[in-house]
Amino acid sequence: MTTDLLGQITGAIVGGDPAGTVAATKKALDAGLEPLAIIDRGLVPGMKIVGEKFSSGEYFLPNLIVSAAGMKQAMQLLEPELRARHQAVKTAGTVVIGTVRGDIHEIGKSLVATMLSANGFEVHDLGVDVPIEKFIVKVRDTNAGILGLSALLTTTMTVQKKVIEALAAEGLRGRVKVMVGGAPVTERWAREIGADGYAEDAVGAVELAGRLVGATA
Ligand code: B1M
Repeated sequence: MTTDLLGQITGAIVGGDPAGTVAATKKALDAGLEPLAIIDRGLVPGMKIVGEKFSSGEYFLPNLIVSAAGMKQAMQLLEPELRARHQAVKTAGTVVIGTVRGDIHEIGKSLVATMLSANGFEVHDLGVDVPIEKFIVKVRDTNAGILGLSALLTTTMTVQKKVIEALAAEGLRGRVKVMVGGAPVTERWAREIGADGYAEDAVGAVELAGRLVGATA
């Protein structure tokens, strides 16, 4: 039953059916499935398959767009549920987050932002295609303890490095921990560019943020 419902969600994502994705997500929620399970075992596997089909030339850009629209709409349904399940009592710390300049992939970054906020962090989400200077200004203005940089393209990963360099140039590097993530990003890359941590997914990002805040205390 559970596998069947999750399979329907994955199928609707892969089939480029936003209405079907939302309907299947709603069905899964009504059946009592956890929002995180719906994301990790229903929606994300679908997006992975879509990405593979795009890589192999079977799918084209419009396929990515329509599947992403389905995922976004389903996330709108799931976000309040995620928040309701993690009723945080105190602020765990302040996080500024965004997808770096030149990169408009928003779903994974928004999921990380939602999970952080659901776990008690005060999150300032700058959106996508964020100019380097905007990160700097926001870190300074909010006195954030953590800066999260998302990049989904090999070509934009390098901007994560540039943001870290800009923080140093502005004398802010010692004040803020930088975490990086996104499909092409690795632990090794994080070390290479001098980030303070890398997380593979949204749950890992919450754990990492908790550790980083502990490290600044
Ligand atoms: Co694009 N895209 N895309 N795309 N897209 C990828 C990333 C790609 C891998 C597809 C492929 O070829 N197989 C490929 C990148 C190749 C590369 O450079 N390595 C690619 C490409 C090439 C492109 C374009 C260049 C295509 C073109 O125009 N010819 C173009 C670039 C546009 C731009 O940014 N300038 C493009 C455009 C798009 C759409 C706009 C159509 C759409 C995005 C819509 C949107 O976000 N509103 C899109 C999509 C949907 C994808 C795939 C299929 C799915 C991404 C996604 O949403 N995944 C993607 C294939 C793939 O990743 N397998 C692909 C679901 C999401 C939950 O996962 O984003 O990985 P993800 O986030 C995860 C983790 O990565 C991590 O946690 C998240 C939650 O678990 N994480 C963090 C993310 N950020 C984090 C930050 C952290 C910590 C963890 O700390 C701060």
